Amino acid sequence: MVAMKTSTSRTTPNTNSQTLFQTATKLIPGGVNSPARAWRSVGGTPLFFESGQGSRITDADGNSYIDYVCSWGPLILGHSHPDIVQAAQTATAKGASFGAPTQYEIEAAQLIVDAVPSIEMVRFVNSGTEATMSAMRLARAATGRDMILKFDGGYHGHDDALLVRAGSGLATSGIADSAGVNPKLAQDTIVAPYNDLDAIERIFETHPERIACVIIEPIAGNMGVVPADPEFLAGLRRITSDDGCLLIFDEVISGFRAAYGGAQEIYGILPDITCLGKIIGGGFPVGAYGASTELMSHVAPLGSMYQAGTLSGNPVAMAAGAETIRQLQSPDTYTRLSKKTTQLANGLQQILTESETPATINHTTGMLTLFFGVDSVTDMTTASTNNHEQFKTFFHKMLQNGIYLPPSPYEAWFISLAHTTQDINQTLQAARKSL
Ligand code: HOZ
Repeated sequence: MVAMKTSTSRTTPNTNSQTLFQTATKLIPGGVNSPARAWRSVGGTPLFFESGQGSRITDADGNSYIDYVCSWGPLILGHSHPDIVQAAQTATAKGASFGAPTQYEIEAAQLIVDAVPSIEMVRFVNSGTEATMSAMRLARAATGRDMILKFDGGYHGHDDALLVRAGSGLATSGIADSAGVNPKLAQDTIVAPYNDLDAIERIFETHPERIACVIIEPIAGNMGVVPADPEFLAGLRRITSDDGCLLIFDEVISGFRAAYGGAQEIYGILPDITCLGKIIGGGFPVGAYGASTELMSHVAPLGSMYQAGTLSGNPVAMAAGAETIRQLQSPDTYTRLSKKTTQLANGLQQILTESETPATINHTTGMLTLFFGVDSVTDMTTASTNNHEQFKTFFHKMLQNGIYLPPSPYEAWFISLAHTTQDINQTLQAARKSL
């Protein structure tokens, strides 16, 4: 059992984080290796972290926080789970990388094939970006078509063709679309509003048999948490099948989180290709794309769609990921995670109501977003009417009270199995004070 500290507070100023950040900004663009970490959307100096244990993290100045970032999703078991640490240490001691197959890859692949309803074969890569980029290439290879359709606010990594109206990372930085994207690639990308089936019907009427794939987060996590409407997702499945267009579910966030078999298990709707990442690496860099054996036979060396990587299927990531998945197999895992999430969401809702704060909370198992100043959020248009200033103030007050939230109003808060009832009560107390 992981020893848990029972209190969190910000007892010392963040002097060390400030010094580290100043040095980092001279060496790394913006001082960070991923823009959301720079806190541009909430202001202030990003905290540097030293360690994490269970639901708690400790910054470079020794302050402890209850963590709702959880490495942006991978840490469903919490920080430094002893069995994951052990799995990674054992694999590392045997050899960190071979650039040749190891048994760990088979174990991880078998677990994924058994868990995810639509996957018969899986290829491991090193990030979610690589997974979606490769899935798209596979769709183009299999259909012989060029166009792709994505959704406004859907983030699928930073591949050129997908970096169009891509939700949180860009919205947080105040950037509409990235500079440097090859316009020739982006011009084959159609963007549709999320949860709007009429729009999809019109697009397919305009471009019949021309779109290679539709890529969607069935539970969006990068415009804040926005679950797809079941009828919308069913309609999307029907329209794409009728047209011969492939449907890609980006389950990098929802995979093994919303349910063991991902969002596709919850909705009972099977995509043609699934992208995974985060949880399946147990906190180490990973991504994967999987599909039917027939579709995956287009991938080299079986077929002519080339995709490769020196560290793909890295044994340390495979060992940590496989152990994480095994830990999730206990029968009450998702009931417990769902209960924790609901406890947090309902508690926050009650506080918002009592304090007469206009806001809405979207949640699904293991993730939630609190949108200030909005009645309901169903797409990027409604998400972007949230009150940024209110979130900014709330973020810093929560931080003062020992709660580390994602530093952007467009992100999901991640709840892990290590978050205890006491953690959630403490979070609610902090929210009550902050509001
Ligand atoms: N992909 C995250 C934004 N939705 C940011 C990840 C990170 O900064 O680590």
